[in-house]
Amino acid sequence: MTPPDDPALVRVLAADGTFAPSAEAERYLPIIEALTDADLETFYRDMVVVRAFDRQATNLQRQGQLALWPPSFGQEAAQVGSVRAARPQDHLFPSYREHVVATTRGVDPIDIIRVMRGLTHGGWDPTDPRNGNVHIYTLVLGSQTLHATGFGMGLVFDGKTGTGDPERDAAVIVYYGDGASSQGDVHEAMVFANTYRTPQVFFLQNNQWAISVPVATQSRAPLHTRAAGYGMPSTVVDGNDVLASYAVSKLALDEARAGGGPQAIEAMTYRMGAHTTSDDPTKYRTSDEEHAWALRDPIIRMRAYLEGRGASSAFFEGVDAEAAAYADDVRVRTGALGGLEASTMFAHVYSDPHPLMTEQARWLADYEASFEGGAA
Ligand SMILES: Cc1ncc(C[n+]2csc(CCOP(=O)(O)OP(=O)(O)O)c2C)c(N)n1
Ligand SMILES: [Mg+2]
Repeated sequence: MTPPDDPALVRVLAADGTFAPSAEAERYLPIIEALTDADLETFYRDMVVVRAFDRQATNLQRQGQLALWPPSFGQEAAQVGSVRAARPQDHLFPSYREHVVATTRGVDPIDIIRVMRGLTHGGWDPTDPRNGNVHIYTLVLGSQTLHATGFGMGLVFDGKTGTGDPERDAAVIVYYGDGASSQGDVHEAMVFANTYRTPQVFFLQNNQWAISVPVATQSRAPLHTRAAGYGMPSTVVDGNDVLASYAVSKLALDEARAGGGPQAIEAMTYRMGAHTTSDDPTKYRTSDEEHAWALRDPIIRMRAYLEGRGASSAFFEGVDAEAAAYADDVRVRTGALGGLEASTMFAHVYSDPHPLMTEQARWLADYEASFEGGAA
């Protein structure tokens, strides 16, 4: 793995929040300098709000309200920086823990909750403009990279990118993990993306672990070096630095929209929580490692930077209150969701009726009807 202090990373903020751009960050400084105070505050607010949501959802799972929760704890900067770099016309293909990617684009957090409660096979309609071109989660590792490449090919075929109109040209960004990078789908997606020069950013969140397998076991070579084999540039960024993540993503997306073809970004970050609520990381990693990464917490870093710029305590208190209210609202609305309608498991599996599934649905209906008073 590239150690977090490797100077070859694009980094703008040191872990203590001081503005200390690395040599690799030089070319990104104009992008950083163009950010307004309001932009910086938005980045911070996004991270704090999603952390509160994430903690609330983890608690809801512990209380039996959700079947599963994949925490985004620790990865907020990688996600916020990249999603805030996207333009409205861009399409985003998440994996399963990019909660803030979905919500900042307009997806209702309760739709993510519904997925993790087992109430729906989809979650939201990516064609509904309210959902900001965010495509649905997938737990099938790497499959979203193929979806993104296919979508990017469509943009090329339809002339919806690379025309020179920054307001209309679209790009796609796809999120995947270090573990998923071992999946054949990712390889195929990269081959096709480069062949068709899709306007695409492959955004790898290297959070150091694929469940219990460390990244050093997963790959002999640093993951970003693979991009060269497909013929695309790659950039390694400090994924716990929201400014660096934003700048690197913005340039890559801008170049992709302008017809520059696909690019890879590897964001070095850390999954501070469990893989999911089904996992216990104390079984396979040390508290020393967790502590070392806690010192690089992306929210603490950005807060220190904003404090250094003179942000008021009223601002931070306001953000905390907003985050708490957001999480409370999710809790209340989760309580109102009700239980699973078992028949929904058959929805959205095949586009046309399937005889085996029709039979299974009939069996289920008969089974439920066999209980006194109807459904079990
Ligand atoms: C095709 C496929 N193989 C295996 C799994 C089981 N699985 C779920 S998550 C995971 C690890 C993923 O690690 P990574 O890609 O690094 O993402 P992270 O969970 O760390 O965000 C595995 C092996 C799966 N969901 N899909
Ligand atoms: Mg991982």
